[in-house]
Amino acid sequence: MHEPRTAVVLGRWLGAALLTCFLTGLLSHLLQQPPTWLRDHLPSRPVDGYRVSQGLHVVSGTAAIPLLGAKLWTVYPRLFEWPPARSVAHALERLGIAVLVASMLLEVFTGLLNTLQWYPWPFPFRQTHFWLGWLATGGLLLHVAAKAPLIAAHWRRPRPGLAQRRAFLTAVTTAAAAVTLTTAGQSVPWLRRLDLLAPRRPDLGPQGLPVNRTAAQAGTTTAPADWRLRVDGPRPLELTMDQLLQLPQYNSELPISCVEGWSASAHWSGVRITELLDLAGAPNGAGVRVTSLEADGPYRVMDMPAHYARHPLTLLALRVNGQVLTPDHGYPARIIAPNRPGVLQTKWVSRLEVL
Ligand SMILES: Nc1nc2c(c(=O)[nH]1)N[C@H]1C(S)=C(S)[C@@H](COP(=O)(O)O)O[C@H]1N2
Ligand SMILES: [Mo]
Repeated sequence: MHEPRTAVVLGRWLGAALLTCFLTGLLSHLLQQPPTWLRDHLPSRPVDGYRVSQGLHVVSGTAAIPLLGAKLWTVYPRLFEWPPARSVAHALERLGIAVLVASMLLEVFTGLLNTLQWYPWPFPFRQTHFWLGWLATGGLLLHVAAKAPLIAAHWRRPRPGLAQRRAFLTAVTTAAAAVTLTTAGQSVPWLRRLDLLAPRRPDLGPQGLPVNRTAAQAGTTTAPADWRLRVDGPRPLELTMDQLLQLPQYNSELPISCVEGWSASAHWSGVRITELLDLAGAPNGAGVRVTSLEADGPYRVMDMPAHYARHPLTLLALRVNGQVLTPDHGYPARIIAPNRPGVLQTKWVSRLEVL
């Protein structure tokens, strides 16, 4: 079972999972923090695209864990080969493998802990996860290139096949399928009933959906009694809750899709951002900066490019699932917009600023 054929079969599955994970991860980073040249070209459709892509990211990353374990087990006798280097080329290849294994293990480990909202390390998660992803993918490409002849030689099943190897591969794929099926329900509605191992149940929480950062954690349990929405632009204005409620109210059915892997759809209602921008005299192509009541926190200020802000589904939501927002979901007002990561669905909004 430590033969190249086993490594090739596992490598194909693992490669597919990692490629999916890498591409959806890149997409997530671009949506969350786009480079300037891309900012105005991000898609607002399909409206729950991020739910699918980030769901796939966490599903493929989770499936990669048992596959990676099995792959490492298959090749481990070679990892402890002696002497460590027979030639310069051999030394370089082994160095590449060391980087690949280390970055891959750290990548899935940080990713898994992130889905549990647990950050027991001193470095920033997002940047580390991003650069490790490039490192691991680069290492993987070099590895595949170095092993191409061996991979080609063992691509087809030998005849007769090995019953023992088949049993091992069946066990590994069963394990990968099991962790996938018991966690995917946090983003895939029809797998919800199997959602045994996922850290979140998307239907549990106040008003029928989970909360990431609570109002208590953000220090916004009670909004100031004189709360007003400030809209800064060519014609600045301030609106009380009563005035906001007198503006036309619209409904959106949109998910919160958290980067940590859970998604939950809800019925939102409130005022269209595009109408607020018009009231403030914003030019058509202007984006908007949204600021929260929260005193600090990485998601206190959020920039929204114009085409999201002008999208008819983008709301300053005042109600969710038929009720006034609870403090945990962003009372007095929050942002809800299509095809954006949950971190950008700013809660406890106090100010809009035309950019
Ligand atoms: N002001 C503010 N808004 C925020 C956050 C935050 O920390 N501060 N967290 C975001 C994250 S990470 C997610 S996933 C969503 C979750 O929304 P919910 O708690 O209403 O489900 O809110 C977002 N809005
Ligand atoms: Mo999130």
